[in-house]
Amino acid sequence: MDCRVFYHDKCFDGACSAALFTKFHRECAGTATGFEYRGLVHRAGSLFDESWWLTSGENAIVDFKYSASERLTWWFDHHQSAFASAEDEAHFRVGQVNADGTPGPLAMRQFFDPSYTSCAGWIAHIASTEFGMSLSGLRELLYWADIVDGAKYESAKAAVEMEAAAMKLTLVIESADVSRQMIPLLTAMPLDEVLAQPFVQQELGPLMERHRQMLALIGQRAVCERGVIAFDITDEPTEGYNKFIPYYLHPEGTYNVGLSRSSFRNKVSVGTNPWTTKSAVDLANIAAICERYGGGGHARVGAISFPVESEVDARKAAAEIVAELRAL
Ligand SMILES: [Mn+2]
Repeated sequence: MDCRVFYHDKCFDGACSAALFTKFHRECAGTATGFEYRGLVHRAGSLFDESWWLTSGENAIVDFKYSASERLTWWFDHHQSAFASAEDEAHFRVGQVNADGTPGPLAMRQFFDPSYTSCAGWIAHIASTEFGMSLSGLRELLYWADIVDGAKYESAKAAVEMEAAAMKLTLVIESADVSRQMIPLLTAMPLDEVLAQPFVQQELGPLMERHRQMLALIGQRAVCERGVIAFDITDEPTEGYNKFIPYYLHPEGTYNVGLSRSSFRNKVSVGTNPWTTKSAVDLANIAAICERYGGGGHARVGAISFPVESEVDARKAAAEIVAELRAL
């Protein structure tokens, strides 16, 4: 029987999580003959469709929100906003602990810890400590999943100029439809070799060129006032841009609020400068701000999606968030 793996699409950690989960499932569960991958993206409205689940076999979600469907077998996540509703969270807890305090029926199938920097790191932790899986050969992958998902780059220059293989892979994963093809390779070879694959190289050239254009466009639009960098590029639809560009251009900014538009949504991206000298206690909780507008994310980075036709609402939300952060 097959295992269908739903993972956070357009995300380096999402792809690494799907790869690690597959290795974990092969070595520690062994109940699947094949694996299928389905990328999920955050969007306005319902996230899951009942028809997506495999009706015979197993279903897994990694690095993405919980689903209260009875079809969900495995779940690993580390997002602060992992539950779309209080009902979903209650449903998860029922599977974790029985009324008498003993481990629930899904305690060894569904795992959640928002303190983990990457979901890949969380899967590796559970696989190695609870199931005895060896992490040998996975160090590079786990190191970069933490760097990329935790935005722990040494500098804005490293993040924007992208010398490391993992940085270029992140660019390709976030922009092109390659993760499904890349997932089986991520646990099988060094990242340099994944990058050298013709299907990856084919995407990389044009993306690097577009990256340079986005750098120029955001450079023209971004304004930094009272520690908040704000820009609106909705008139130049894009499927994404390097989120460190604002801090590369304005190192003095503490937060950035970007308004962009893609083929399927308007997006308000809210971030905290990873190289800020401010102490953590003085920083705003970005996930909490985004949740108020129906979005979510992590303490330092979050986003809100609006339907394509709701540009006015997206612009209003962005302006309010800019004002709120500038008033801090
Ligand atoms: Mn993640």
